[in-house]
Amino acid sequence: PRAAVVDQGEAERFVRQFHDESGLDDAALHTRLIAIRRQIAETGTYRHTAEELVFGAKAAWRNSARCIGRLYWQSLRVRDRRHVTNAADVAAECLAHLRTATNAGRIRPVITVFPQDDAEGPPVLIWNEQLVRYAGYLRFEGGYTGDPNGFGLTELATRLGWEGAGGRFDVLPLIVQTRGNALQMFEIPPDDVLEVPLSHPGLPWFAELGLRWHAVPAISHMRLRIGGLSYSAAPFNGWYMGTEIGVRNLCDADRYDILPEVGRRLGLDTSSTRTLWRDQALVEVNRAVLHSFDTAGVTVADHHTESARFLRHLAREELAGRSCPADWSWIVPPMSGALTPVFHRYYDESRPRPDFHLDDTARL
Ligand code: HEM
Ligand code: NRG
Repeated sequence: PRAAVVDQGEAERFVRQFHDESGLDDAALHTRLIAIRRQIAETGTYRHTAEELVFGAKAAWRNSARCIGRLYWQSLRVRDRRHVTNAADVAAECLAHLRTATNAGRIRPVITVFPQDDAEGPPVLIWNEQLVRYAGYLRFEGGYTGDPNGFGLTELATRLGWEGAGGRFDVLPLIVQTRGNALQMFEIPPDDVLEVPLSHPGLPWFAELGLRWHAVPAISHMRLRIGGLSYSAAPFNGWYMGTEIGVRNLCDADRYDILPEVGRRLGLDTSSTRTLWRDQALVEVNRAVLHSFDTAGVTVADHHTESARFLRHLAREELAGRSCPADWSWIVPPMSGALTPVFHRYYDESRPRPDFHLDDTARL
């Protein structure tokens, strides 16, 4: 027998939960529990069945306390790629994930699950925080071009031989690590990255700013934890809520920081914060994001609709007899908070598993 690398109690709790929620009978549960105990005793760990993996991934989304988009958690498409261990194959599967998720603009929630961690750690690791991210370049003379959020990965990619074009929206390559191998880099073909050029429904000059954003937010640096097992490479995506792009990515002072230019173009009095020129410009940027995605036929949620959906989700979970973990500081949208119903209440602070976990030991 091998020393257990997996918490047997957590494994059993998960399998019981899966059987409870799936309405399977006690005999099946009993057989499965015995099989798991034997696998753990003999090998130190165990494997999920395909059905357990699907349920575990959906439950992890359902338990994502920071996610406002959980109403549709049951519709998650789970791509079981636990057999894929070669870096080029991992990259190819990430591209296939993007294509399935993008669906010509009608974004579908998808997760691709690569091999589980074992006693030696993760067999596969994706270094990008999202499958699609823009490069950030520090300039010699000071200042920067692109997304400051991409500085770390841009530097790493450059060390691996990548030559970024030096633009504001250069899609970074995938950087994949597999056991026993050096990091490998894979360019993402432009055809696999749907992007939306930003324009405004009433301000013709807005398009001249040359702004754009990618259609699919696909987080690739979080560890999926199910029943005591970890899947360190398990990229997932839903669709964007407009404010993620229009408030945080484009307007955070340490990101694209476009408010000063938009304020000037709008002819606002930027001499004092008390004129609320920033707030006014912020609304126009966010109108542009929603308008542009709509025009391009790409799924995007507005924060009012997504907030209302989240309250429906809470009500449904309550009916199902479950409490819904939620983190107020992440659920409340970063603009017009009190205009949305999610602002005006408290949430359950428990943090159940399965879940998605971000390790403190950052890859970069
Ligand atoms: C976080 C919306 C789908 C898991 C978030 C955030 C938003 C959001 C607005 C906060 C992001 C931030 O402030 O940076 C949505 C919408 C979806 C969706 C509109 C549409 C279907 C999903 C899916 C999963 C997921 C499919 C997993 C299967 C998470 C997790 C976080 C999160 C784990 C926290 C990320 C972190 O800690 O950095 N979501 N989401 N979401 N979402 Fe969702
Ligand atoms: N704010 C980040 C994305 C975080 C997750 N948001 C989602 N997830 N919508 C950004 O890129 O702006 N999702 O799985 O849909």
